[in-house]
Amino acid sequence: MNHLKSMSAGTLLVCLIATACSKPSTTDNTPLLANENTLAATDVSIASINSSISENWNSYTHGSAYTQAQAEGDFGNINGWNSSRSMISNGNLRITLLKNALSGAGGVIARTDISDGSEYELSYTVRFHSAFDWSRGGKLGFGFLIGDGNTGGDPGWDGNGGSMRLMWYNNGSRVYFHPYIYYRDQPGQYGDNFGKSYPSSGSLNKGQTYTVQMYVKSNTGTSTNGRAKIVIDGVTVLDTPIRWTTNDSKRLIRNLSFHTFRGGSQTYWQSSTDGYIYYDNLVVSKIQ
Ligand SMILES: [Ca+2]
Ligand SMILES: [Ca+2]
Repeated sequence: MNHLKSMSAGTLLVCLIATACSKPSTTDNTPLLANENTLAATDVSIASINSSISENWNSYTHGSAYTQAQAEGDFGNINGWNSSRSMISNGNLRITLLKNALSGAGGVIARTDISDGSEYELSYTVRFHSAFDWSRGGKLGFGFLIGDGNTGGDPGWDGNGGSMRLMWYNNGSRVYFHPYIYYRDQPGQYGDNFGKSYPSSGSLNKGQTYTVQMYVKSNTGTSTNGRAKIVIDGVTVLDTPIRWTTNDSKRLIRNLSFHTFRGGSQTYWQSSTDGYIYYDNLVVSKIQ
């Protein structure tokens, strides 16, 4: 997939009052995306930085776009939102994955600045439309970015960051969720799936609602005393000690990711049809 270059956010500061500046650290690693036209505008917003988020999209009108302003109201300081691919559908958030497109050009790659913490958990539900084309697979759902928040073929080997996300993947004989994790000790350039999948045999079903839970704990120093846990429909898919970073200045969980797109970078990850993925009942909680 595309290599997402880090971007220096500069020293832009947004001060709500003299004693409170909401701009995150300039060392935050922001994915620079060709289609991220809203970055400049959202970067100067005064949206809040939250330690908990809870959203069920029930208050919005069926069939309406879910706008940047609404996303800011619900998530706080979010960037990369794409309202043209976001719609409210019967109290769900529906994301469109455009045909013949990959990564941010066809989906949504958004990031929410959350209160930095060493321990977070989240849960949400996800459902593929009944006519969804699995293609090869892609990233989906909410996740966490630790330190520099490494993704996109930029491994966490320098000890400065990692990420925990979920993929759906079609290996040709079955379709499943698997972990997709960047961290200091990852074995390859791309995210590690730890050899885990859900379901462990058989395939995901279109039209079925799945409940995803994630838990992440930062490690300290060079110790492998962090934690990564993923539970789907009550089944523990992954629960492992992990060394996210080896730099204590980068050890904290800084951002909530919302990455929903096809890819991979090769064209066989594409689909010839638009696809829809539905999300609901998001709860994000800082534990410490
Ligand atoms: Ca709902
Ligand atoms: Ca943060």
